[in-house]
Amino acid sequence: MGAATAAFAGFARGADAPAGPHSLAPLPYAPDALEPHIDAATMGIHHGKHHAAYVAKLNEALQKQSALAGKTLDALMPQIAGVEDAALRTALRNNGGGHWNHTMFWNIMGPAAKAGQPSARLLAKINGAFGSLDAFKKAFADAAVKRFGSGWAWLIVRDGDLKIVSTPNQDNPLMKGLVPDEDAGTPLLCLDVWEHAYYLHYQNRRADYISAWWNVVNWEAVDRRLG
Ligand code: MN3
Repeated sequence: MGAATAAFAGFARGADAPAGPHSLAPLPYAPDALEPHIDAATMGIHHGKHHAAYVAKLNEALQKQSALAGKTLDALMPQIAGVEDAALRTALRNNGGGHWNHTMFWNIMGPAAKAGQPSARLLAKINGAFGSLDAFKKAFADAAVKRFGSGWAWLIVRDGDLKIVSTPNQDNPLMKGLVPDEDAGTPLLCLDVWEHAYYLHYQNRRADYISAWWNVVNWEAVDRRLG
């Protein structure tokens, strides 16, 4: 592979790039299924280029790392902090996180017509923690808007309670030892606020993207994550 080709290897997997252990699942719906709230071009690039690049770079990082390569993506997250090699740790944090976060993100969204409402048991927990669904949405949107630069907003379960947190870059609440202890927990809902998630359609208007995004939250999928 020439240098020019290598520079693009993250975006279109080269013939000599490792094919595993991780792979990019297809989107669980058509790229235009979330229109008009999230446009097809954004979805196509976000999944087919950005997410694909995280998977490719994660696989690259895991070459010759047989113990770590044998772990599931879920099992890998809390192990990253303990990786001694700093370059490997960073590669796993950014690209393993990128793969985990986007996989969840696609699956907690769906067509607006099927978005529905939080289940009774989830709504009861939301009301208990935040007062009302509207108050929860406002606090979640606030965390998402205020995340400086690139990152994510999360609704997590921590010690049985719901909590809103946000993480920079591709960190997530499963990365024990890398995220602040009070931000660690089990993710129920996530929102990507990297500019690549909204810039084509919303440009600098992150708040508009966030308010539109509520229309495509798949509450049934969020409820399933409660266990
Ligand atoms: Mn993204």
